[in-house]
Amino acid sequence: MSIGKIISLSWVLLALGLQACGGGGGGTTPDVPVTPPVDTTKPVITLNGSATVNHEQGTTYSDAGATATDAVDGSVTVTTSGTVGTAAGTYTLEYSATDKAGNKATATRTVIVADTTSPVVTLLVRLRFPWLRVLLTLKQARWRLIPSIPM
Ligand SMILES: [Ca+2]
Repeated sequence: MSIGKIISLSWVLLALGLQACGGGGGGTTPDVPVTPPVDTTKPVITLNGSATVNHEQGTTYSDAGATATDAVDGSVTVTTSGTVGTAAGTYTLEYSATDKAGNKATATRTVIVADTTSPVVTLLVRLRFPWLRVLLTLKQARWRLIPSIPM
């Protein structure tokens, strides 16, 4: 092999080497930093319990809450806003969850506060004869309510 062929072969090998490692200039696509795909999807909020809740007035309301999951971020914190009052009426609680990309999801729950429990009736019976107590109590309970009798 002549010295000229060795030099030519060296240049070919050098060019191939540069091309293999991304150098050598021209012809190939330039190196561009790879950016992850942009997250444009909102988290999904799942309510614990029903979207509409009937709540007995006069008792303490305890909300079951909600959870949120995002396709990219996984579990996302849920923030609850709104209150349920003690007066009869319809109240709305709003749940929101925002992923790291700023996509915000919301969900609502309607809470209907109403008094559906009958009052407790207490019969007051004035008895003069202890042996008649049971009989009178049963008859009074069936027939009518005595609001108040001073004892
Ligand atoms: Ca997302």
